[in-house]
Amino acid sequence: MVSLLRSLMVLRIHATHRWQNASKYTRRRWTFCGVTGFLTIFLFLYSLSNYGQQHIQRLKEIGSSYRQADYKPPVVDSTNGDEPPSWEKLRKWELDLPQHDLDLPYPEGRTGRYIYFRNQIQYLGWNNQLNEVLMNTFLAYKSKRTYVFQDYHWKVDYYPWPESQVKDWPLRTPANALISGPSVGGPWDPEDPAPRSVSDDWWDTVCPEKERRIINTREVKPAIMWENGEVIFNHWVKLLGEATDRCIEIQAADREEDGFPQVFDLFLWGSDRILPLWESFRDSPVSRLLGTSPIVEAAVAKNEYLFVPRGPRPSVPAARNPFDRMFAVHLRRGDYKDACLGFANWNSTFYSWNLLPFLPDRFINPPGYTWGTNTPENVEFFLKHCLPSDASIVEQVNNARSEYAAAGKPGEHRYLDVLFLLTNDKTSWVDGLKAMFKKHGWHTIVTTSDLELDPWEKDVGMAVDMEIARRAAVFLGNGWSSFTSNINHRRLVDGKEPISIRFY
Ligand SMILES: Nc1nc2c(ncn2[C@@H]2O[C@H](COP(=O)(O)OP(=O)(O)O)[C@@H](O)[C@H]2O)c(=O)[nH]1
Ligand SMILES: *[C@@H]1O[C@H](CO)[C@@H](O)[C@H](O)[C@H]1NC(C)=O
Ligand SMILES: [Mg+2]
Repeated sequence: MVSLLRSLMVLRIHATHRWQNASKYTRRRWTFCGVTGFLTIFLFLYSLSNYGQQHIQRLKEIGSSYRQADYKPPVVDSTNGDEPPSWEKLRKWELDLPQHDLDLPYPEGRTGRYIYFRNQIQYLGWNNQLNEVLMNTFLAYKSKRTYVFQDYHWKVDYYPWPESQVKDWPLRTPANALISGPSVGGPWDPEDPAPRSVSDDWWDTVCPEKERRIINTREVKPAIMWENGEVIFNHWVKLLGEATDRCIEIQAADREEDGFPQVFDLFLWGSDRILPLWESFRDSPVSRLLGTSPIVEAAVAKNEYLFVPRGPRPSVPAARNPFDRMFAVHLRRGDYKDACLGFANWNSTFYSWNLLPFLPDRFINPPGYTWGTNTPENVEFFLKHCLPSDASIVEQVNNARSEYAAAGKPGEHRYLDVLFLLTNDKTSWVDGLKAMFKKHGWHTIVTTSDLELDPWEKDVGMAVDMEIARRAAVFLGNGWSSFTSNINHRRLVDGKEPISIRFY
């Protein structure tokens, strides 16, 4: 019950967050419709009047005199080409995937079995979607159905460009720009007969509306709402696997009924109920074959020279590969200034894979919490781990570096002298931190804003930072963050040691 109430509270925080975001967009749309409608009616009536007719005639004359004069169009490239990309070529590539072919034999083509999660989370952080994309793919795989992938739809606050530069709403990025692998249409293992994922555009062709069986989450979730992840997963596998319908679409229950109507929802990701799924998920082809997208790979390669060590020659043999000498630190700031207070006041645990009990820095929720609020000492304790001070960050990095070095085999030199500070902070705060690290003997320090990214790379900038942190020898992250958690997922699938995965 306590955990239920606690979860309800977490829901409220997240729901409010989401709702503010959604209503901002909705409000803009209604304002636009209202103003446009009013103007149209007004101009129509006006154009019928005598006065209006004269005015229109005058406008026509002005127009023709403009054409005659030496008229120059306004300068449009004032953004120096830094504009959101349209992803035209990648979209065409996705449309043309070879599995988008009705004539392919079973289990693909017109006789194949499909599952479309229309209830998948959108308009939230990329990583809140990513963990669900992967788990839904795993569910589709186990149910012997084709997974249908979708664009990522941005939460407006996280979009890398100001709203004034946006030409095309809603804000979205193709899935294949962000990741590669079976979740976005890539091949499975060579001997694996599983059907390749298709895009939601192709879903409309291969599963026309009249052939779809709709399952609303309200028909399924209540019975298993607070079960552990494995029970939830197996319940859905049975349902989707045994159903004879070729095309199944999962639809979301109303928000009043279920604040997060996903198959694997935020309540699950934000609790240790997710952990029983860890081993099977880690070893699944969905995790093993998850890849970095070509655009992200290219952005990392292009910027790798920044990480080539610049300090004095090490006194011990040190790796040639800069990533093997790198300590990456996720500095989750910006909206976390509020979010961390929320975590404290709702007694939130770490997020998802950050809760794995074999990782060295566990967060034990302190006693003393009461409904929706926490003691001042406890709030301070949460903030210490969620929004650490500069001095504390430097100290923890230096300690973790020593502990990592000490964990090496006899004769093994674990020499780390490259620091990558990845952050969503948009102020100059990180420059001060950089100076502190310099004083502590770090010679090569690179931050998110030092990376040079073209508009395509900028659109997937979070995935670029994640890829660098994935490859780093040691990674220190924020335990409440799904961004940190998904980096850790890949690090563990890569076989990186627990001592290289740290939290504040
Ligand atoms: N480039 C970059 N973006 C970040 C970083 N931290 C947060 N963000 C942005 O903020 C969003 C946070 O949402 P999400 O990915 O769901 O992670 P969470 O909110 O930390 O659980 C990310 O998707 C990015 O857009 C960072 O270190 N680097
Ligand atoms: C706070 O969270 C922890 C971890 O989930 C839990 O064990 C504890 O019971 C919670 N405290 C209260 C008072 O709900
Ligand atoms: Mg998030």
